Amino acid sequence: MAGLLQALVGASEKAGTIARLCRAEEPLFQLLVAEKSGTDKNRRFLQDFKTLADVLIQEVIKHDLGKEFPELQGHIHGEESNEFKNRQGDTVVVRVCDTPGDTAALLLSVLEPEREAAELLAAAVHRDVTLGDAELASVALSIPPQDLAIWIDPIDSTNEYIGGREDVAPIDGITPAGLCSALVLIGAYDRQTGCPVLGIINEPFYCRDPLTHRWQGRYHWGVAYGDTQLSSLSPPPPRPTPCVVLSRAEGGPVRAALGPLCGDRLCFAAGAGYKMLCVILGLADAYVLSEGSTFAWDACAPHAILRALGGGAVALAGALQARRVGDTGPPPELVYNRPAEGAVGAKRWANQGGLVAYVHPQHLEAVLAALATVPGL
Ligand code: 2IP
Ligand code: CA
Ligand code: CA
Repeated sequence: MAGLLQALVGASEKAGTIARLCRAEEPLFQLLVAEKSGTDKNRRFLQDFKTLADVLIQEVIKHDLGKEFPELQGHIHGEESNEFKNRQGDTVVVRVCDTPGDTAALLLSVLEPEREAAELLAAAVHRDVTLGDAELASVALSIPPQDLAIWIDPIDSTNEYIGGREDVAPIDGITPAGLCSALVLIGAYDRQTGCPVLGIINEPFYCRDPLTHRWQGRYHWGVAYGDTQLSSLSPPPPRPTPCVVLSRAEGGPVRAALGPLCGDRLCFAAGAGYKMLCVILGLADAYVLSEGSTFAWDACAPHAILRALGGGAVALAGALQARRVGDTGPPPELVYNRPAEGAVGAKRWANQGGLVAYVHPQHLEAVLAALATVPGL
């Protein structure tokens, strides 16, 4: 049996394949983009189809991992609920069945009358993935699966996934929006401590094959467990003048405080996962978010890779508070096993108070020092 890391990468590859399939196959693509016309009821159904892609990908990952590692069953969580309302208003529980035929029949109960779409999806769900990755195959870890739990974001940056823009030009290596910011994120954390341990970021739309014109993906992984720090990537070199990447929704005071630190070169990009990936790849030195608009499933996988590279993701409000009271210890990192008190629904798993993702501690320090003066943070 392959190890857990290899299984997580395999699951992310299958997820990436399904994400590509929904855009590549005409019957599925039509459902994905057909939203603009039609009745309200139809619009709602098409809106739901997008959620179906998300839900299905999450269920596939859950199914494949749970089958290979029974110890993980009941500990694999994700952004989506697997309950789905079909056009008749009935609730359908989306899951992977024993055979492609049964899965297709279940999907058809949601997608009726789109039989071809249901069959295409079911075939992809049941297809085995083989990884031709010698480096990954040679990694041997002894992390007991019964100590871990999983967070999945089946598609991060859904809006960009649906919008599907392919022609967004990168600025200094960072693509501000478009299909390439749609990512599959799978992170494993320690059930007891809530610390991220293993992370996979899969980029299903990394580039187009020049010959076939088909999308090609790539993936990155990282392990931070005890003394083990391993990654498919090497830590990027620090830039003398840091580059900070932000959400376009980030407010004026934060932009103003960080501007001078970056020589007034702030970068903007869509997708929480993509912004963390920019830090991992060294395209940016930090990602700052001042609000609780990301969730455990957005941050867990990239956070594990950042830790594997010697960095991390700190809870911004907590880190600033610790500074204010003169605490000189390491700032608090995000944890993944603790729901926010008093919150309901997805909010329970919001990274409240924002975050800073970084690789080099000097950049974290510089960012926190700059933000310490922002009123209200
Ligand atoms: C979203 C997505 C958004 C991001 C938001 C996430 O996840 O990554 O792009 O906002 O924080 O929760 P922004 O792009 O402003 O950073 P999803 O697409 O999975 O809902
Ligand atoms: Ca997300
Ligand atoms: Ca998502």
